[in-house]
Amino acid sequence: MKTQVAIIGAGPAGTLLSLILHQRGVSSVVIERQSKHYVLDRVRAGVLEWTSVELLESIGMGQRLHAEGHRHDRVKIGWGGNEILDIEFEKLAGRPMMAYGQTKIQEDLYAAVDHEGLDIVFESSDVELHDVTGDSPYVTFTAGGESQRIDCDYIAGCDGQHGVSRTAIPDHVKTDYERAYPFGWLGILSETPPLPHLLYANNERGFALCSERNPMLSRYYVQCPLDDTVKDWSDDRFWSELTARLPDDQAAQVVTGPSIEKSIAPLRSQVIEPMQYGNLFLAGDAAHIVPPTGAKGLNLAIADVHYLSGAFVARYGGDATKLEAYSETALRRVWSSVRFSWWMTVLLHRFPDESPFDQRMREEDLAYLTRSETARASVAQQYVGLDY
Ligand code: RFL
Ligand code: PHB
Repeated sequence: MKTQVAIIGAGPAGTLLSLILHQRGVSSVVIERQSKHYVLDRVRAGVLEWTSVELLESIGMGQRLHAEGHRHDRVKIGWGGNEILDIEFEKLAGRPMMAYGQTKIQEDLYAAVDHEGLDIVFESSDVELHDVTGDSPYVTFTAGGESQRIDCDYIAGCDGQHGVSRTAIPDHVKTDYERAYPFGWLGILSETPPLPHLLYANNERGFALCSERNPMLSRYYVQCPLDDTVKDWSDDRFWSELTARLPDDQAAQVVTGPSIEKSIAPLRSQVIEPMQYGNLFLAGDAAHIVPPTGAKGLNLAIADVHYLSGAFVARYGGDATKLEAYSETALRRVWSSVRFSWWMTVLLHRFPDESPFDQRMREEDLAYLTRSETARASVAQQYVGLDY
């Protein structure tokens, strides 16, 4: 096979990149390790920045998003027992955010890919990148029991945090910034009505988050030790722990029911610099990981694709300057979101080895946010996302 851009990974980043490139006259082939069913079954992000909503609208994916997504004009943060801090997005940042599950985005992307007749090779194994810094890059892999090869001009590494693309950048070329947090998130889905707003909570028992997928599907998380497994968490234990961590009047509104999904994810911040090596360009989780506390991971993947697709299109129009500047351009937004996610994580979790001093600092931050509209406006602006 021959194409202009070989894309590794058909998660949100790779699929979106392929679609935008196609719409703007650049050919690509996407190679995905898993089956379509497997990718669609992963329960992940739920919150879109308004910038992400606008990008999806601009490529014709706005209809279901607006019909089934929920605009939220605020988030709430419970702390200090029964205090509730209200961050008003519309009032303080001039735009809302959108609750719309990653699962639905992925469904919409695959529907658009099918409609346009684009190539995604699912269940591809042994993916290898070749001649990344030379004139004739290519990718080899096995699919349908046969060895395959794609010759291309460029390779887009969109294969997430466990992919092969980032390993193609030699250690002496890249810097790997990393912070692992000493806890994970236990998440559940339940077919019960969610709270009317997103609610984060800092409690002496640990962090909690109430979110939603639709009017009859709730998504909840609690901070848990890294060595816990889902077997340690019966539904009863989950609900009693969740409600114990929320302000009383919020806990009273939680409708419990059987969980239909339960999983644990560790929390980590990581940035690989640069996001380019020769003809290889990284985008999304392949280049950076953020803890989910700031709801930034998927939004950053979408932002990278915005910059990278624009750079490829310009390059095929005869101007390579944006492509040369891609890493630098994308990293500005990446570091801003990495900082915000780290700050939200430190603000809202309890660390196993922290001192009472650390908690007083956290409470002072929360008290300042309660007192100062300027401080809340800064959080609102970062949460709903800055313009590209
Ligand atoms: P993905 O989604 O991981 O997709 C990468 C794809 O590459 C494939 N792959 C390979 N393919 C071929 N060959 C190989 N060798 C391959 N290795 C891997 C994989 O199978 C996969 O299909 O990365 P992408 O596209 O960069 O998208 C990133 C987002 O998925 C991620 O950042 C978000 O889900 C993070 N996230 C959140 N982000 C938000 O913006 N808002 C949120 O509210 C939010 N909540 C969350 C989250 C992530 C969570 N977890 C489980 C980590 C909540 C949670 C709990
Ligand atoms: C979610 O709905 O899954 C979600 C919402 C907000 C976050 C993280 C995850 O910060």
